[in-house]
Amino acid sequence: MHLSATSLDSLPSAIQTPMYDRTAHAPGVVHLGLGAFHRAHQAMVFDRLLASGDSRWGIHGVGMTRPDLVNQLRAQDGLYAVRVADGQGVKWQVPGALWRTSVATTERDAVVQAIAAPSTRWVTLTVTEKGYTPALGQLLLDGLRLRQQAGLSGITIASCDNLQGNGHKLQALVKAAAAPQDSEVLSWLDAQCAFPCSMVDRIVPAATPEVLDAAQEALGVKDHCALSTEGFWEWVIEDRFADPADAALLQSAGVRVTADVHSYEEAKLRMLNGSHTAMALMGAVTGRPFIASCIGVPHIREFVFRLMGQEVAPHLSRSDWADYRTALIARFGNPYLKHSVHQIATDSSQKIPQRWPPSVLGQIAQGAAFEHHALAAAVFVRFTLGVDEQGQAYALNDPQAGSLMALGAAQRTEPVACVRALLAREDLWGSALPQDAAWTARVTHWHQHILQHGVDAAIQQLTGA
Ligand code: CS2
Repeated sequence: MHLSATSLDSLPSAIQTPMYDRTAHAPGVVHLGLGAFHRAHQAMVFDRLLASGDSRWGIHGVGMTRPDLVNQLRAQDGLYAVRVADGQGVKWQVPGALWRTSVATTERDAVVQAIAAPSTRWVTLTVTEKGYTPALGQLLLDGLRLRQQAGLSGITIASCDNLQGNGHKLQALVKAAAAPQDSEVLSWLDAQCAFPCSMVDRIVPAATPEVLDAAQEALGVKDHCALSTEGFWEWVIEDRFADPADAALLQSAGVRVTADVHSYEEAKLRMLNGSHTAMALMGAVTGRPFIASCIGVPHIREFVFRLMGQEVAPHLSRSDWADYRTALIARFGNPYLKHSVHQIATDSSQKIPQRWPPSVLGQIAQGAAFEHHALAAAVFVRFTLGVDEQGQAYALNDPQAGSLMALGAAQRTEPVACVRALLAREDLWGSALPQDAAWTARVTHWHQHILQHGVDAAIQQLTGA
């Protein structure tokens, strides 16, 4: 027996399950990107709103890349268990907000129709950094055009990916998909739709067999889609909605609605995600499998502490960064989250631009040191070799894998040339950093140290830990 609408009643009573009707209403939200993150973050916020009696927050979830996952969720009637676990305790919950599912690649028309459905009030997106393609803009525009032609109201379209100014980027992408003859839909978009920026935060690793086993133990039935996450979650969204009344509703469910998302976005991208990428690459090269195994090493912990305090914090508009840092280090160490370093190292070429260069440029502008970022960049160069320090090969899972590996291949024999070639990539570092001789010199320095003595020795040398 597996988890489904019919087995819900047989679950142990300690497990929180949806008590509301999941079939009587049409979904009000279309979500693109049905990965683990959405299912343990927004879907749980919408579950709370549904539980409060507001039936407009059911989700039509769209799998962008994984038909297998959509099929498994369908077989379970959109139900899955989430283990929420940290130092505060462990509890299981089954959120019920996922009502319908589609696969973007094979059921594109169903997705367009869902966006255009009269009941739809929101579209939310977690399609990852590399998902912001012209095809995405076209998909959204096709649905929105149908709404406009049918005389329906505008909607809120909220990007929830780890990109600075994500709402602006998404709006620009949708508008870029429009042809000159689309002027009517464009003015309708401007007048009736809203593209708020938002910052979302919750650590939700891809499920492991251990989590699926624990789910079966806790539920008494099989759950192929179970997830594990931490208690902490945050969603900060710009106060810009097609229906202004949504602000108060979201607030009632614990969402922070504000005019200033920017300061939250930049702190999160550079402190949390910036440290994540550094640790993920260190873990991949040294052979440590999880973020918790990295932060548990005193010199890596010290590195992350200093990276955030010395090189990231001075350029943030958020002033409570010291508390944020303390909280982050505790979150990274959560023993329940088996957060694979290779999962986070995935798509590094798409992640680094938001996560590191703004802090390095800030330090350069103030004449301050950027040694921690230079060391992290050197680890990234070492990472492109595709083999760890124990000689274990690993795959680079990145749209740029081929070109990165080609540039980094000869780094043992031609280290200086390889570092230069990888640091010249404006798609990773932006236009200013590749011109900075001191940056290149320091990355080259740390890269040589890493090749000669290893990543751990380099970190120890820098931190004195
Ligand atoms: C991680 C994020 O995979 C990654 O790149 O840095 O998914 C991170 O866990 C989330 O942004 C936390 O909110």
